[in-house]
Amino acid sequence: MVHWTAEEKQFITSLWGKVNVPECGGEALARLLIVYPWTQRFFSDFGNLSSPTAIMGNPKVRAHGKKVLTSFGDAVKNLDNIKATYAKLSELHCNKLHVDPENFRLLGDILIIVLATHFAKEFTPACQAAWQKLAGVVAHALAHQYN
Ligand code: HEG
Repeated sequence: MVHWTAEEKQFITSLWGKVNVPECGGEALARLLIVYPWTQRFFSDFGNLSSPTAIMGNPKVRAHGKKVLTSFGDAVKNLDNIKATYAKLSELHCNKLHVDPENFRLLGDILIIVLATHFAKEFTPACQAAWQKLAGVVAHALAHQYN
């Protein structure tokens, strides 16, 4: 099981309490689709993804990004039980959607960039490290059905 220090938990929960989930979630998913265009294949029914501007302004991307980051919040609330928290989602992403687990890591890295941009002052190296660890644990848990 993953061990979290009290300091790591503090960095994660205190920043999370200030995150605007719809805004940051939408931004993170939009940036994933822009920076790694092959990820667009999973969202072929989302309408116009033809340019960065179109992706950034696409309401379906925003809505799905909100859904994804809301779900990320379940990890924040269940830090000591992340694998079980994502058991069903892992099943969905691996066995039904066939999302390459590398994409979970890419989204995690982008989320960290988004958070660092929105919370520049608080995003100290120790805070970054705690969030990097969380992103890794989430990616691992989501990929669990592949392992
Ligand atoms: Mg996934 C659906 C969470 C990464 C592609 N994703 C969902 C749903 C949640 C979720 C909560 C809705 C499940 C449901 O309807 O029951 N996704 C989630 C998390 C993360 C993640 C927490 C990583 C942190 N997803 C992810 C990535 C891709 C992807 C990287 C593809 C590049 N997700 C995906 C697709 C769907 C979901 C295609 C179905 C979308 C739909 O048709 O509504």
